[in-house]
Amino acid sequence: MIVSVMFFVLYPLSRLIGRVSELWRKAPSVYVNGKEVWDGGGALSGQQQTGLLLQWNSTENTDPDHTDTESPHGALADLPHVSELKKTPEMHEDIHKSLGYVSQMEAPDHQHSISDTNLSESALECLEVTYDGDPVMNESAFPNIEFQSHSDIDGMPSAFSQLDARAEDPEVDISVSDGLAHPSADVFLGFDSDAGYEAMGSPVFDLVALLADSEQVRTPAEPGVGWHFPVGLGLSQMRYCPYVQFPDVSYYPALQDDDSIEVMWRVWEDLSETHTDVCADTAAVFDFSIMSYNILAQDLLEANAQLYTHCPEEVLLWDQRLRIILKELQIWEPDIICLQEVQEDHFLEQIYPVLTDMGYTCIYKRRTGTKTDGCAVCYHSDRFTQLSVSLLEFRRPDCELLDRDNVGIVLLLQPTAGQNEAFSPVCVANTHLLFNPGRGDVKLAQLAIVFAQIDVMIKKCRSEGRRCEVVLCGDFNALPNSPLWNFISTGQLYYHGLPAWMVSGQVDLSYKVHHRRLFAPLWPSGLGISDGCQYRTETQTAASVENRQYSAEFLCQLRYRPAACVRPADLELIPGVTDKKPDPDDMEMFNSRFGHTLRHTLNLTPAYSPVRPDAHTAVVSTLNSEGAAMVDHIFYSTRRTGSAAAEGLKLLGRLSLLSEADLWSLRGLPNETFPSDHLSLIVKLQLPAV
Ligand code: KL2
Repeated sequence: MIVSVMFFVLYPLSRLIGRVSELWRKAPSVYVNGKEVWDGGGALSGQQQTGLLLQWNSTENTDPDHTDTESPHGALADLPHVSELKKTPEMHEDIHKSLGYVSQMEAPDHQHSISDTNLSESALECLEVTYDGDPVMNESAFPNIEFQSHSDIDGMPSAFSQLDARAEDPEVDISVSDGLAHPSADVFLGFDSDAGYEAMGSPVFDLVALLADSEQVRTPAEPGVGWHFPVGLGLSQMRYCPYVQFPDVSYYPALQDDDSIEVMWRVWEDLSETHTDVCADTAAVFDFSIMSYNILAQDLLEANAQLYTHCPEEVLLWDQRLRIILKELQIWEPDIICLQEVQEDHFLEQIYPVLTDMGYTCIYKRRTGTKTDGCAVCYHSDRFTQLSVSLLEFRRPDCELLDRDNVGIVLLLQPTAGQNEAFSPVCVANTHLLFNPGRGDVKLAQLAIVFAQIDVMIKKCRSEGRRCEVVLCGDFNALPNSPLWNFISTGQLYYHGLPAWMVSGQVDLSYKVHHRRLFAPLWPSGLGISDGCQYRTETQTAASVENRQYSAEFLCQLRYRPAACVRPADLELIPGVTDKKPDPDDMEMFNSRFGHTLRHTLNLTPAYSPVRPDAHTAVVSTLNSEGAAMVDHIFYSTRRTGSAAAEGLKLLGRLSLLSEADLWSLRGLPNETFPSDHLSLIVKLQLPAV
């Protein structure tokens, strides 16, 4: 009896008192991309947060250009117009379901939602879920209490033009003007789902999951006003719960020591300041943006359903995914779009017409065999003209190694800016290499075909006395710092004896007894591609066999051949004499000059780093039930060190990636915000005038 009294009466009472005392303690602060966006409230937080809420509300759209306009883009015209939602009172309850992109120049408008929502009931539901200790919030717990920032994508030509506008407009305060310390970067990408618009559940992308046990308890400072903080990508949504009438007592302990919560969202990283020599003279440079995006073919999604068991059914529906994909393309409107896993029928019937309406010219290459997806490259016709195009099939009937159905596209594009071809052509290559983690040998051969074709384009330019810059995009199914990635980045790969599974870094198959290893020749000479990843000409082939000359220096280097480095078993061991190992520098020279080395001379630099600037967190570009990795990359050509030739491309900015933990906090991929199991990569590059 006494025990029961203590348990059912005294313990809850002590928890209750404890919570009241929490009002005088500082609650966890919330940091987004390293900047505090919410200070956690505190003793008099009701007052503070009311101030925050009011400032947020009172900040009007500062950009008069962002008014409602008709959609210029055909099939997108049927997307729900936020402007309409704003105007039509009866649709306010759907307001959270509309587009959730926000730029720093816009302020969200969520006043309607406050008044139209049954706050207390919703909040109690919300808190019940929280106090149940369920780390993932129940979707239905927030029927209509999200606040959503809005912008009409049709009134916004592209995110990049916004960036430019902002850069030119010193008046626009992009940091803390609306009372919320936004992340320092310039533009956020945050979508909300349209699924809700089609009567599906309200998406819940939120810090609440992270805060699930933090037991935010507030006393009502003003009736009808509650605590809130921005959530979701780009902080484009507002999570709102009214101050609490104490919830049911929880037996779960409060979050005790954690006084800050770090959240990272996708932001635009402006890198122009890292270059001391970025040219501001718009006539002397050509800036362009390029996206690489594996949009997850629906057929592959259905064929590999085990990879998406974590997903609610609705986020896997093609119609919904398509809608968000198109929005993403329209919001960023990159000058060049490189897509992978584009299902042919979806491309022809749904994607191509929209992109054409938007002013793109598209090239599509379907995978060979029975595969229904392929790669597409689309470029803005008013920014580039096409000089040459090559559609690549990696399957070669006469080559056992190249028996897979992957493809690529290599394009030569002439920037239209300036007069008399003031800018060098840009060679754009897009590919989706073989997935099979065990077959690095196949991946390298496929990559060699891409490089050989890029080399064809470069030679075409050279024959006209022109230089050519290169951007290589795609899903390489290889991780950063893997041998394949290093090969692209450094131009060299010593492959002799390398296990094939090691090439892409996707898996560790070292436990296996038998390893397929790489030995020369990597591919049959019939492919006509050298170890330098160039097509051999007739004369080169003949010369290489018949006219070999060996210098004394060359012959000396043979002492570092692997066979020469093995001490015969019967050779007496004399320390410092017969156990001598080659100097690593000599080995390096040997490796780079002689066999077993794959080379290319494109001087490519990766645009994305595998870690965040803080160097502590790895980022990923794809995630499914079986894991996450960064397999999508964009490489661009830069000036060779010590070369007096033209400068090459400069990286001006990129759309940041997220960590695996970030993505799981959004319930993995695909989700209501990101419609594929990959994230898009977007970079902005600068091409100098010749
Ligand atoms: O990793 V990918 O997903 O770049 O997003 O590329 C391939 C895989 C794509 C085309 O072949 O289909 C996916 N396990 C996991 N993913 C697979 C598998 C598999 N066995 N087969 C194909 N894919």
